[in-house]
Amino acid sequence: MTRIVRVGAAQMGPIARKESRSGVVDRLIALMRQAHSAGCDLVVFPELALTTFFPRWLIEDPGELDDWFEREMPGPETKRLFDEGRHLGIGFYLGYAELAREREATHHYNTSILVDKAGRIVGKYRKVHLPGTVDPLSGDPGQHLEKRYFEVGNLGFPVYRAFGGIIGMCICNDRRWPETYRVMGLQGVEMILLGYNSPVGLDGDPFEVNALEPFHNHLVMQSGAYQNATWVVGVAKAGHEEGFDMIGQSAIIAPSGEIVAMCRTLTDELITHDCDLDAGRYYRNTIFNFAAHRRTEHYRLIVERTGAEPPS
Ligand code: CDV
Repeated sequence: MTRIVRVGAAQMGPIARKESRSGVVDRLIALMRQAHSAGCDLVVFPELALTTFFPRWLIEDPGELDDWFEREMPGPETKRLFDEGRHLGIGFYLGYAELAREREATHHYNTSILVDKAGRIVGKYRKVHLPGTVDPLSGDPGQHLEKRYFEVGNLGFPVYRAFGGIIGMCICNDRRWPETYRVMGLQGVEMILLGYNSPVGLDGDPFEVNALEPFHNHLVMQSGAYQNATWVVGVAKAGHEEGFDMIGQSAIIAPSGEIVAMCRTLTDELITHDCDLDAGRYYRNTIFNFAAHRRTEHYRLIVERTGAEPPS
């Protein structure tokens, strides 16, 4: 029996600061309907898909900051998206800023959820690799204050049995770290869903060559896919948002590492592909047969001999 999941990668163009949640949900629903018309089982939206990328600004009023977060999911504005998904019989991945009540305290996370065709949340992930700074960098118009606004995710990198396969999630900067893919690869992941917001040429860092940013975007997702024999669906918030350029290039990547579909615009755009969840089996049984070829004992010896800390 073939296990085909038809996936839609629903890239979003810029979201303005003043755009209402309800207006954004209208856009998400339009993309979801398009995905349904294309026969998709599952549609993937970007990181922080309900708002503009607010960590670019210093927001000092806690009440104002919390307005960018969702207190419940589904909430008053997002319920329509869940209802539409259930009505159409299509699942989705959604990234959003989560205000969680845990251990009798309030917590802030950069979160994604996996929702099945019946509108039930079947998986949750909280971003682990938070880029940027706690304190604003002086003189920089475009800040990246994720370390200030979010706590490091406390759920690890779980995988979920859903859509007839083993599905994992991560968010934006996570895609640049091999550990993200490998921790899920060790759990047999067959498809990794990830949303991103990647500003281009923000930091003026002499070590970051802006011309290579599009290359690095695909490099990390393609190598993560190949080395772990998994599909990767990477979905951007793209275009010129509040004065800053966000990279696009949303892509569906096969376990071979090949890009099988890619967005061509920096606007709301849907791409689709029939993903065979068994396509990774060949790599999992040969070159990346972990049980046969991984040498964990040697990795430990190498770390002990050379020291675990990277050189400063
Ligand atoms: N939202 C992100 O995590 N963005 C980072 C940028 C800041 C480097 C990224 O890795 O794309």
